[in-house]
Amino acid sequence: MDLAQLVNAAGADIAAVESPEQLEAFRIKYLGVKGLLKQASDHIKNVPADQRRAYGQSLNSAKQNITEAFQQRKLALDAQPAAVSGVDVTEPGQVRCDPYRPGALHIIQENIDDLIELFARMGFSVAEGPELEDEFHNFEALNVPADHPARHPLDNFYIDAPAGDLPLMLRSQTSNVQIRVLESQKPPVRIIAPGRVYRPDTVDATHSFMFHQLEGLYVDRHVTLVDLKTCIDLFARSFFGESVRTRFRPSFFPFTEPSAEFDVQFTHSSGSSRWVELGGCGMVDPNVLQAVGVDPQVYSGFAFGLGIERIVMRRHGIADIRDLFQNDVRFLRQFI
Ligand code: FA5
Repeated sequence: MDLAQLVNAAGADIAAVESPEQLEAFRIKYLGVKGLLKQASDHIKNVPADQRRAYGQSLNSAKQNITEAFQQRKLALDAQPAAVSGVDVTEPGQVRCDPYRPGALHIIQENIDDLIELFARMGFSVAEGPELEDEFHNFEALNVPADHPARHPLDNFYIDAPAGDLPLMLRSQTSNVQIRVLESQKPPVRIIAPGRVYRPDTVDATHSFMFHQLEGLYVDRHVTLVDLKTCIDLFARSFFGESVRTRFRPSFFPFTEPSAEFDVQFTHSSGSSRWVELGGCGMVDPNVLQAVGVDPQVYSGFAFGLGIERIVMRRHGIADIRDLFQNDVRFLRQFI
């Protein structure tokens, strides 16, 4: 057996070794119990006696040479970071995730901001009232008597209050802010109050148990129904576009007289049109002004309340109110 050739072949093989598996195959091939060096060692008995000494020396140096090459390669491989379950951790990094997405306001809040800006142009400032409210501000002062069906426990979220205190509830309308503002501020008053309200309504495509309303209140000398209609009309055209029309239908609310519901007419590109109810409104009932110490002989006012989800759904073509609250970012991202 040509030992020089064996050493050369081992040199070429070890240079090609790149993994622990290949190194083990090398070890078995050259250094294993049935490996090539063992075969070369067994061959010594066939070597003529006068050459055995030289052959033995060559064999020893071949063994040493191949063993050293094996050990060096092993050290080098051990020093490399291991590949974890098929992942080459030495590979340069790559950006594989979504590009950075900054946070954004919820579509309801975006529309509230639009409404605040729109009504600010008509001179309205923003007022707030509590969501946990007492019956006086949610009903009593708004001229809703104790036996009125709107106060039924099944139609409201009442909260246990300490004995002797006025019953507490999650407000069912933002009209409580009318009272809160008129208690602390003398006319002229011109405010809007966006906020959450709560009703145990059965949830469907257009009803939720929590939704948002936008209350409007304007109290001053000589405020008339014409001011109310102008305000609602201006709002509808600025919010939905110049082409929409509004209409008022007589209605009833205990805190306004006369009262109306207002609808907006949307015309589809096909030419068909549809009236959609957006909210309630009316002239502030003199009883309400009296309850907060404002003289109805001197002052008059109008108020309105609209459902924010309903107008957002109209504006953006959303068919189901529940989509607004499920927080599915794939839905919400459409409006960023
Ligand atoms: C009121 O709540 C009155 N406070 C409005 C008002 C204010 C009248 C000032 C006069 C003067 P109403 O119950 O109709 O009215 O509710 C007003 C709007 O809230 C409705 O037109 C509708 O758009 C919305 N709304 C009512 N119930 C729900 C619900 N369960 N889910 C979503 N929106 C609702």
